[in-house]
Amino acid sequence: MATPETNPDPNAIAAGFPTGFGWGFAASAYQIEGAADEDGRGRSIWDTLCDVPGAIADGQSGRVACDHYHRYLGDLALMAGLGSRTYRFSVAWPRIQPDGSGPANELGLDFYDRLVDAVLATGIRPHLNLFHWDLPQGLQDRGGFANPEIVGRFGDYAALVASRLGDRVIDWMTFNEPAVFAYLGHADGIHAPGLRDWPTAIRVADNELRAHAAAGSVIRSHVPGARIGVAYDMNQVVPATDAERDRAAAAAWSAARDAWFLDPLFGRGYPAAGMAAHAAAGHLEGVELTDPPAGDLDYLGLNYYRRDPVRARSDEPFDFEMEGRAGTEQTEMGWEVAPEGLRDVLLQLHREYAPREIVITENGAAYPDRFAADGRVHDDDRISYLARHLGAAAEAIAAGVPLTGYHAWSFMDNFEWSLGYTKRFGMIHVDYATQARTPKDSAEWYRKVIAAAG
Ligand code: IFM
Repeated sequence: MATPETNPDPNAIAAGFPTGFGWGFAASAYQIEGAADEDGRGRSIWDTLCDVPGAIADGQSGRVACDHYHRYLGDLALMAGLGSRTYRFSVAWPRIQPDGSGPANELGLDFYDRLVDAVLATGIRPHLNLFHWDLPQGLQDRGGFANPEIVGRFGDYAALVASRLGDRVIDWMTFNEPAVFAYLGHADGIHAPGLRDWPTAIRVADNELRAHAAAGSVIRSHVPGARIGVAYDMNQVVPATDAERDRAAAAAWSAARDAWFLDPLFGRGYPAAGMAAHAAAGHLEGVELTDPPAGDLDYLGLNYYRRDPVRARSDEPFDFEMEGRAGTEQTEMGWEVAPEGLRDVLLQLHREYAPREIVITENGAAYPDRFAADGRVHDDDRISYLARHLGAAAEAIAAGVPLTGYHAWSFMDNFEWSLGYTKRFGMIHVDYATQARTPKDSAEWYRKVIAAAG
């Protein structure tokens, strides 16, 4: 198949999507809410990591972020003005259970109650994600996701949220990017809780899969007709060169990462190739694994951003790097831009796992946005990125993939984890000193795409 062309004409883009397609935006609690000490919110593992000198660019944190906790009405009005039909947001567990267990903090639930009402009042459909990495510190102190008791705790938390919001929210997501949480947070140490121990990361992954299954039943018991999904991030993994060692490293990484989560989610248990790769690298030392129960999935969420070129550093298992290659088009994150990879990943998921539906739960790009002399942000590079990825998504639909929605990442600039506020992914520019919101050109372009789609 050819690479999707760049044709940012909104009408041309919209023509590739069916009427009723779920156009929208995604964001997450810790990245935008701020109000870290308000209304009884407890500490999360990200508050803790942000206090570690050197952990976050410029020593920043999500303490204030976009102050969305106080400004959500204005933000939703802006979102509605762009014609968004869906809004994917996450609930901060430490607002609901400050220490991670026990009865609900009513003030925390009240915030999401108001938020959901406001989302619905603007005519937008809420997509609620239960976990976007901000684990209550109190639970981390008991081992966090490495402790099997987390499965029951997550179910309790899901029950509190579902019983309060389930009369209005139909679309649920259990986890955002479980592989990133497990591996970057517990093996690479660059995300909270900042651990570097592979056997712990494997235990965390296992408990996430079990917690997903458990929470699915809990949500269904509170929300008849709920649609349950998970936002899984899968990029296009390729060998950096044709060298045999790069090809072997890329295959091992795919098996030990994406198949490691997706095979169990679709009821196949852990993949043999992933097991071999993790075992060879010593990641399973002291870990006893049995296959987790199949995930309960009405739809599979896909977060897609880039091509990951895998370059082996040696013949040792898991000794490789994945960096954008010189001479390739890259975003400000150093990520290789690969719209055709989105199409191919969608086709691969459809072919290998046949989910009932796929929703793109994140896609977007960071660029060094600047205000021009006319007071606007002309982010043509973002428009080009989005247009090409939407073109690729339309190709996948034409090829039979049951793709039903697209959530752009992100609505507004926000806290980009260990990179602090140095990277801007939003279609709305945020001035963090004044909290002024300014729609970038991409926002107006996206509005036209949604309007043209009808
Ligand atoms: O900002 C993150 C988001 O929290 C999870 N997916 C990737 C985004 C960009 O890095």
